[in-house]
Amino acid sequence: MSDLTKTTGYKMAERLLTEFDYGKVTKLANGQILREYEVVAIDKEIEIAKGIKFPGWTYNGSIPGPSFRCTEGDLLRFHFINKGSHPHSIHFHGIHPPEMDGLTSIYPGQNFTYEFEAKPYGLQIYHCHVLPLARHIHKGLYGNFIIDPKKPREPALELNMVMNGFDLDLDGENEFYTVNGYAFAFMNHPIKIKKDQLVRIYLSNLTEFDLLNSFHLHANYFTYYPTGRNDNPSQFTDTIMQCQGERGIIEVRFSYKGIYMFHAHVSEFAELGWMGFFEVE
Ligand SMILES: [Cu+2]
Repeated sequence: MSDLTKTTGYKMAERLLTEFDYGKVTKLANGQILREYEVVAIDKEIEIAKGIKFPGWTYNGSIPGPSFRCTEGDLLRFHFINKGSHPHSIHFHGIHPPEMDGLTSIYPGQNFTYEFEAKPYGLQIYHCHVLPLARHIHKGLYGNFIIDPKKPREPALELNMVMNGFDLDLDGENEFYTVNGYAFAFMNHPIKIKKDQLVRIYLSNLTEFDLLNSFHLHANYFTYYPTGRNDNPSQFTDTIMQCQGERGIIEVRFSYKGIYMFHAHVSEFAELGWMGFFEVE
């Protein structure tokens, strides 16, 4: 299990941890910010554990897809091109006109532009909504979609964590569980954090075939904001669970130096890849 080599799969998980796609930004005549994103559905083999390849359907070549980010009130245009082998779409969570909701299949070779205003602020997700739904999502077509509040959140080390699973033998059960697509990624390469630094985790659950996934932090407590809303009742705890499609923001500081484990509190998921470490310096 212990492996210090930085494989292609690990590098993808590490990049997704801190990378946000803010789109191409311009200002409209009325002063509104316009963000344009290019999203390409493409079939791609993804390394999900050392030497183990998953025949994925991806947005922009990674599982999960990019973490799209904007501010409440921005006008968003997602230029979607289907270069994959099956019909796909992008269904965004949030508030928008139903015709922009991603229920229409975009066939291979076709494209569509989803346009709507970003609202409400919080952590949203996006995923393909073509039937059979479980298969289209499970193949890898999902990601985080962050709408920042107009009043910016406090500066922090910001991390994306998308919890997911991989069913390699198509029996409707996952053989691997990960955050950001690579088993044990942050166990072999702990996430480096500074003592007392504010850490903000955008956590979502896109695991198929299991009703729940969870996040448990050792030796510390965090504040959890369901759906990333400061006006929702928050929790101060060390374990939260999310059903499929649920997401939220975790905020935490570490007051002792050292190694802290985090993992799914479903032990089976942890042992099949969903565990990692924070290294506080
Ligand atoms: Cu699809």
